[in-house]
Amino acid sequence: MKMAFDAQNTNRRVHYYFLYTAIILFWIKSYLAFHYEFNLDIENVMQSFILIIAPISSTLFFFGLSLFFRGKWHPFSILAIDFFLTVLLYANILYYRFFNDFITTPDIMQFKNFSQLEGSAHALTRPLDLFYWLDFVILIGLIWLMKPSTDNSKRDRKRIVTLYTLAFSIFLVNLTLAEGQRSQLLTRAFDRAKLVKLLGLYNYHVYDAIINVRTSTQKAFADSSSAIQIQNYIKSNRVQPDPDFFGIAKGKNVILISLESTQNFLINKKIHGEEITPFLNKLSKETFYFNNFYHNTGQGKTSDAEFLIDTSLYPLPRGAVFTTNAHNQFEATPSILNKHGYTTAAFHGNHKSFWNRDIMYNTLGYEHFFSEQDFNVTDENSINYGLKDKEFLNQAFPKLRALKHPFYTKFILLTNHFPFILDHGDTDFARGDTGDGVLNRYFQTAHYEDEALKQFFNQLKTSGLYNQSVIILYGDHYGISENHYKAMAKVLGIDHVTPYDHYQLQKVPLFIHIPGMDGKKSKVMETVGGEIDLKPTILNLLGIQTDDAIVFGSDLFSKERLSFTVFRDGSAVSDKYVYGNRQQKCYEKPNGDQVDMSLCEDIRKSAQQDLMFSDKMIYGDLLRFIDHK
Ligand code: GP9
Ligand code: MN
Repeated sequence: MKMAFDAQNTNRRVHYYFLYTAIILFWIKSYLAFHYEFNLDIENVMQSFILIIAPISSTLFFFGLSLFFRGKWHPFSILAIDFFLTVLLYANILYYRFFNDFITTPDIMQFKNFSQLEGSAHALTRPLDLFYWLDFVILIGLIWLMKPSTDNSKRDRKRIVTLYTLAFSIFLVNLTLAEGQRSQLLTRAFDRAKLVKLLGLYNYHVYDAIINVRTSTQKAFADSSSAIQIQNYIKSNRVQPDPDFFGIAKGKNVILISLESTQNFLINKKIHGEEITPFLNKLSKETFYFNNFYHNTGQGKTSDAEFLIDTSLYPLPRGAVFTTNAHNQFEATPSILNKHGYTTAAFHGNHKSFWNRDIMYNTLGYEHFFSEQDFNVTDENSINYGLKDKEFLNQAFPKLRALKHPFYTKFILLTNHFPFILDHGDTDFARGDTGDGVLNRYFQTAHYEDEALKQFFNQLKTSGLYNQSVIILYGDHYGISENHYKAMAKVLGIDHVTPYDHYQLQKVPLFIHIPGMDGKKSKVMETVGGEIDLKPTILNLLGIQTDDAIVFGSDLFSKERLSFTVFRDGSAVSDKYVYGNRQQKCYEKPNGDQVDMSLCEDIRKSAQQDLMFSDKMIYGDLLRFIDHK
């Protein structure tokens, strides 16, 4: 009796040891893979520490499942778990060696992209890869030697609770440290590389799967009748283009340039007696310069601006639509223009998966995407998120010239990005003296961006591209957040930044150069508009009918359009009023006096309806129900 009891006890201990061995081996293996296989750009000691602990919570979670299997099934369930997780890890390693990116849930579900790997499997595998399967072999050996098993007793159930509590606590610690490195990591989901770096590969997969399930469920419950309702709403708001502008740039190229974090207050502003953006200031006199143009972005920042411009739909209230709904159907400008014989390309000096661009650009219809890997990026010529603007535009220029005409291209600048840093020698423009380092440096990086644009425009002019292309420059979103409004008030020469001023600060500059129009009809355009309006504006300039298009914006050159735009937080602005949704208050322009709410009722309601319908369109993937002629 006693002997049987002892044997049972030893067996149980053995089975725990077996489980712990499996967990520890898998943890070590995962860490080594994260460290040696993936280029995660570890920036500090904390990030190195996070990388070590990142695999633990999910390893405990998955291996813990084995405790639900009794007797001899228990060690075999451990083997199976180890096998599946190793397949996932190794598939990611091969995928990364080929695509420089991580596997996504749709890749797994639709078995996409893997066929490309098959062909080069030989070139992608290395003899040392056998290491990734070593723990599996060790576990088989241990089963054979030790014959671990479990009886699923009370003690086992206690062990389950302890193990999952531990897994959950470690996950919370991991998440807290990760948020310290990058706040709003989960809500904004910047890119796969960041999620893997800060949460580990397995947590990334769990997260990605949850996002995908959520998106698919929303789609599954959508029906085509709402699509028709929204189509009618859009039809009733449609405005006619100005015949003087419709088709004025027919067959011309389009060059869009996203000016990182560039706010409109910079235009014609001087600090210490010098213009911050002399080139843009000059441009504001030569081209169409819109000085009441606003960004409509949410948490997806640059990517939201890109989304607005190419689709004329609003980005989402939470997260970045580039990440959450990249597999929707859209009728975006690049895909429309592809059908009209245009070559379409995007250029950006950061990693291609940032904001899920590599996938979303495909959905939007970009035929080519020149990202970090297509440029020569070194420590000297890059800073912060990637290639410095001057270097980026310079290297991109020959690629642009090689494109078949007509083309639709966009360039996403980077250097004027928080925390606004430059290397010594990048600019001789003096810092501001506002007492706020961020704002002081902002003037320098904005000036640097301005110089980069000047250099690019010179290239465009000498090559003749300038006269063959509509060129559109827009600020993507604000650069100076509310945390810096004290210094901002100084710069603006006001006491403090009021809520009304805050909305004014959401203005970003917009310039449109139309070949043959410089200096003639060109003038400062006062109409209130936003990024949402660029798609119909561009298509009309190119002479492409947008009568049936699902667009929430309106052509900025149309004489019929309402001078109006919507903020992603539900606020709105017209030529007369500003409605602040956060404050639920109405302000009158130009002084910002608070007036009766009834005066803002129209714009408040339009904003609410626009956002509601646009969100419905995206969540339900409703464009799939609409026949695009
Ligand atoms: C990153 C760049 C900056 O690639 O577009 O993104 P942001 O933080 O401005 O959205
Ligand atoms: Mn940006």
